Amino acid sequence: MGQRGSKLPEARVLLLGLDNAGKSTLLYKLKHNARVSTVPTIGFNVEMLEARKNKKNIALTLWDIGGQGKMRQHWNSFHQDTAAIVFVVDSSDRQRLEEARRELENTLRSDQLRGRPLILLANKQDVNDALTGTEIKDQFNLKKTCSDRDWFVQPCSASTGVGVQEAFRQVVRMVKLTSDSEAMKDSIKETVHYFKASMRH
Ligand code: G3D
Ligand code: MG
Repeated sequence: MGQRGSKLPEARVLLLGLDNAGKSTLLYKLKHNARVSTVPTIGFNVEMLEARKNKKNIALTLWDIGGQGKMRQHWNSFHQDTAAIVFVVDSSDRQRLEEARRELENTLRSDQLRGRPLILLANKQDVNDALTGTEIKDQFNLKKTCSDRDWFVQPCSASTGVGVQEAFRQVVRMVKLTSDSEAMKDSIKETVHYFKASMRH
């Protein structure tokens, strides 16, 4: 774990969704605030972003693991220690909405992801006639499928950047810090130490 204080508490965020949903675009928009041309993700992209949560600095690692068929078998190994799930939907692609819904339901069935918060990004809001966040929420029946976890729907456009910062802030708000168990142990130790010291006086 390294020396205390030498490492920020880390929150692993999974960026999921069908291929072409806009995951890589979103990741690079967040990281570089820039538009880059993306290529279909083979393997994975990962970026680290610092943020503040509960008056502490934390490091968010965003994992964009390929949405394509052959990568899916590897998803499970990424699920451990996940602090939040970000599921990106192409709101302009009505034809694949049902496929996206099924994919999300499959993902949420994973044991390792039980109770982890979900932030659903209704992406590509800049496209004419895109479904709204509310429409996607209803079509995905999120109230029911997410009754056992925190969830939030954020409309956004990864290309224009609208809604992207809001999405990021929401993720920071909702992440569960798994490595906080270390900090927690430390704080328990400190409390016990303080208690013993004060007993001596
Ligand atoms: P993925 O990583 O989820 O597979 P990408 O998706 O980030 O590679 O994006 C797939 C395509 O959707 C890209 O188009 C990208 O520019 C586009 N895209 C991503 N987000 C948005 C958005 O918010 N609005 C619009 N209009 N397009 C978006 P190309 O044509 O470059 O392959
Ligand atoms: Mg990609």
